Amino acid sequence: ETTQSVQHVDALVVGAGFGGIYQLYALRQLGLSVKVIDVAADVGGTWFWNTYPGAMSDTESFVYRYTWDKEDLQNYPWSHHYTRQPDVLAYLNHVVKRHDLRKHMDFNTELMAAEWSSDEKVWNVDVSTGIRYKARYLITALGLLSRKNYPDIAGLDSFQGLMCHTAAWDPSIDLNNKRVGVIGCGSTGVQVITEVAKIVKQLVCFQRHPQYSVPSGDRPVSPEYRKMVNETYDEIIAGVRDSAFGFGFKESQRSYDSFSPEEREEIFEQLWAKGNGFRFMGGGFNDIVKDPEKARKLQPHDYYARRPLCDGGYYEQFNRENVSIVDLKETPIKCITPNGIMTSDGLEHQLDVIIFATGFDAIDGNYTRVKIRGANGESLKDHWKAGPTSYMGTNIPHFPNLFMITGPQGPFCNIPAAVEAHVEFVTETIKKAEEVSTNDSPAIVEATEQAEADWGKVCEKAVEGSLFKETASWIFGSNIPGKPVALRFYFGGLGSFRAEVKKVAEGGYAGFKPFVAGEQARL
Ligand code: NA7
Repeated sequence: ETTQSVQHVDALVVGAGFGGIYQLYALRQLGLSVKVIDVAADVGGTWFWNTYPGAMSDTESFVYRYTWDKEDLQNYPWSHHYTRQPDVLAYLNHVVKRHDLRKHMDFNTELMAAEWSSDEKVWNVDVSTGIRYKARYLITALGLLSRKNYPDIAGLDSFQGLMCHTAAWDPSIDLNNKRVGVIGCGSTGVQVITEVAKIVKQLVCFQRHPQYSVPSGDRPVSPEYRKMVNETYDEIIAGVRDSAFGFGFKESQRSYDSFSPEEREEIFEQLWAKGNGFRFMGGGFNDIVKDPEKARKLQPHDYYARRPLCDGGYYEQFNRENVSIVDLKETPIKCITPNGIMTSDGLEHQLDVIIFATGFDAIDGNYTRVKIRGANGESLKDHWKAGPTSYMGTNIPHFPNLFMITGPQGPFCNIPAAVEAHVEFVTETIKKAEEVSTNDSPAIVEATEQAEADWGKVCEKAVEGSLFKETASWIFGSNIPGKPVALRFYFGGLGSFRAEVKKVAEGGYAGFKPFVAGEQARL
């Protein structure tokens, strides 16, 4: 304890992905001293860890990037309409280098515990390298999808072959000519299956819920297209910020009933040809698998209300002789054996490698595993016992000067766009707080309990009538046994979210306690 090294910083940012990088840049612009820590060995967040074959962002390239560096936006190359993992990672490294941010970052450094000291008015943050940071502001940019879900399947440890989770991919695994099982057919499973089907000897896909997937429409970017995007970037960004999903297209305002069956067919055809899951959401066809038994198993039967998927030829892979599909509703996994996976029909699927594409303990999963303790001694885990809550996805009552980037009950949309909305609000708020701060009374930014409760109601109202809550997925937390099923997003759309946040920032910070006692009028 006594030998522990103590370092003072204005702000400590946890996470060096899309959120942490921008937050660092923005706080440096304010002139604050900032330290970014990340448990990973380098920058990238999600894109550092998810190096599995086929990993790609399914947001189109032109809007899967930062918008705050206009020059870079014009000049940074993207060869395809979608960006694959190595390219997203290269982009983030490029941004870090371009703005000389690496010197503020410490890697291989894990957040162990953070506790607010009401006396000192700082966060005491202990990290795995033995340093204790004293930070006036703590900003968590932990990512929505970072804590892995490794299902607890009987016999898991007995398997003699190789096992790997897609979010901790081991690049030394050679899948060529191997017998491979993939558990999970969500966004990740669809990508990995599509990519490896052609190189493996045999691929057995273990699927619990078939999901709807449409073509991504990926193709090389033509110079004319890039020119058009560059010339209209301002309008594109304005459109993203004003839309619901932030994916770079305007959500439809037309109703299904106002069109004839032929016209609907035509609309579906156009969407299909254009590609992208979010764009397509609203209908789907998947009559392209030739084997009727495989096609039956792949056919979704739930509402089209999970995260929409898209792919580069997923269903076509099932026309290969070496690719099969196991419907886990019909024949659940009984156990993992030394040789493979045994299903309830007594069949032992012989495998060399098992890939877990089983997703994440999403959103709050990364928060509740570390001890973050607020002003009243309560831990975040306790505060979120019934499900995670917040004010606008950034602030939590009793956790002063803690800001979350893409925290629970933030907007459900394209992540870089959500990150920018949060980082800009947090930066603006810290700027205001700094203005009223004095050495004797440093500013304290704390949401009220009322504001948190009211925001919860806003979120409830925004999801009313939506089918999202009728389907089980990570979005509501139902993919993890024992996790409280709760509303974890604001579904009102990015445009409305930005408007709400702007109202708060420009309207004297309703929903927050005065930053400095008696100083509310100055905000
Ligand atoms: P997802 O979307 O949570 O998908 C995980 C998949 O793994 C899904 O098909 C699950 O089936 C399946 N799963 C999970 N646990 C099991 C067990 N125990 N047995 C069989 N199958 C299981 O995660 P992804 O990584 O694909 O995508 C997450 C997000 O990353 C995505 O939304 C994008 O935003 C990027 P289920 O459907 O629950 O029956």
